[in-house]
Amino acid sequence: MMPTATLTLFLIFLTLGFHHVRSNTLTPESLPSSPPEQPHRTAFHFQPPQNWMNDPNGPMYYNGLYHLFYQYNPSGPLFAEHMYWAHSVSHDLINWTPLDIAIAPAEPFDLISCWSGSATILPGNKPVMLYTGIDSENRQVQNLIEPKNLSDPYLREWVKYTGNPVINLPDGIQHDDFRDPTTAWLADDGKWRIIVGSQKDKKGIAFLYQSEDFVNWSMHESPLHEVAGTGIWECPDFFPVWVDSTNGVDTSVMNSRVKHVLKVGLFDYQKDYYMIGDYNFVNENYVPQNELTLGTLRYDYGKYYASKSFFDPVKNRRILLAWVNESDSQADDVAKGWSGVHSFPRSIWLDKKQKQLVQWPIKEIETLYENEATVQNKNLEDGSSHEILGITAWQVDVKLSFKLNNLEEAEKLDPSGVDPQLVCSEMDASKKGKFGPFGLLALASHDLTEQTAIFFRVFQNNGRYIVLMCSDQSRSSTRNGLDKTTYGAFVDIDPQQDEISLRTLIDHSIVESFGGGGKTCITARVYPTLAIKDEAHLFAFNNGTESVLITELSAWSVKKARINTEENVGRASQ
Ligand code: DQQ
Repeated sequence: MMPTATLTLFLIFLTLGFHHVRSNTLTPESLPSSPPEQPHRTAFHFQPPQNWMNDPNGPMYYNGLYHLFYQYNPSGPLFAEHMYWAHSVSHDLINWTPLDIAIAPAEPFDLISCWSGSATILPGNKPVMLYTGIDSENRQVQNLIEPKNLSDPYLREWVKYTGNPVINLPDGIQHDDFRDPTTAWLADDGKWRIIVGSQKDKKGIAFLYQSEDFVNWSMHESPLHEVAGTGIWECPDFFPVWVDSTNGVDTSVMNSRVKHVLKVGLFDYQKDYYMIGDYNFVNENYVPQNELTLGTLRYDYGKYYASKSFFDPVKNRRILLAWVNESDSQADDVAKGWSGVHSFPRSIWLDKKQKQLVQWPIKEIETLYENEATVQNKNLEDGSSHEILGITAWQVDVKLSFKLNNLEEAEKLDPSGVDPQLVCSEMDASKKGKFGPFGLLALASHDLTEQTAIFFRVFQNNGRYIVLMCSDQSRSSTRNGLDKTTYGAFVDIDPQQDEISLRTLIDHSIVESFGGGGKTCITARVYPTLAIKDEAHLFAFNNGTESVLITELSAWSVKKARINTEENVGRASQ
């Protein structure tokens, strides 16, 4: 419940509205049409028809539709000085209709660029956005916008508050070190809170701001959190998770049944790290149970950045989206005419042990399923593989589980101080071990010249088992000049108790893998030249000396989704 004083302020605020400044708009007609079919454009991952895209901005559910805004350069396939917020809507988070550009650089407070930000649904079901403007003096400031017409189901037009910026660059902070306001949360004292990412002398900072009316913001005396040596924090996200349920929690919920996640993007590393902790709004104290260090928890141990989550009230879940950059060169992007995709939407919740988050592709993917292939109780001996037939291997969702016997035979590895990514690249998919490598060969050519290997190795150390998950891109393409870094991370499961599960979404040039039921996620971008269309194959494989049993395997061809197509432009205007 909102205290009366706050409610009154809100009513005044809602009645008066903001002083409006019109944004520049591009019409759907001026959005470029789809380029000719290219093998590396995706079929069910979000991307615009062409040009550069990066961070998801202001995702939200409002009156029957999901809205997704994103960083967009309407003029070309590379990041640009002037960035815009493009806008799409969806009924199911799968098929998306493109709308006009929502925010364009135009006013003194965002003349140079409109950078990332977040949505908040105010009481009375009124969405607003805070975003970073780069102003005419090249300073990063925080601005407020609202929909022009709340009865437009698409919320096509957005207007800028004339009193912008609502938050100025703090004293002592460099002009380009202050950005990416979060979704706001409201505490029982009637004050909204947001954090904004920053740094000072390489100390990453989440500045905390409070407001009673969403217009006047004041900085709290101490940041919500800060960690020396981590560089600027981009796109912070701060949200509660239930300690005892996989459901999502709305952002303002604070009680003893929740813990709070603080996620920050480390610009210097282009990776999203998170902490889980306890938050007390009375003294604005956030105490993470795991401090941020480079070896700690990440949403995804591959290519996955600038993520943002939102609460979906319809399905009572928290959804996570992220930008997945290209692994090819800028010259390649110019030739393709586009760059960047978004990860497939994931549900996110706290694991039972309360030490990490779990992520899983949203169930709506099933609406795209076509034919299914299944395998049960298939033993894979040393050096064997099993081709998964009857599906389209370059557009597929595949799940499988491995059971291991004779675990006492596992090789030894002391994981302390070990960099799992390094182990994965030194012991790539071609290096025989005892338990492992076993897993999937995705986007493989028939002779395996090209393959992206997602695999496990199991080790033992002092009576404990250690599961390593790797995504090896070293043979993903015959092309040179690509970033083929191998990724890796440990999976917190006990193979004595649990089977080792892997789920992988394969979509032309993106391979998103979920190990241990979503405890460890690795996303890769790959550009096969041979393993495309019908020439792409999918195998389960075992290259370890110990045999492994596939207890269950299911794979589904995934149909092309209608994402920002011309067909959907028409639908929006009906
Ligand atoms: N991308 C935006 C910034 C943000 C960065 C600019 C993260 O607001 O910090 O496009 O990728």
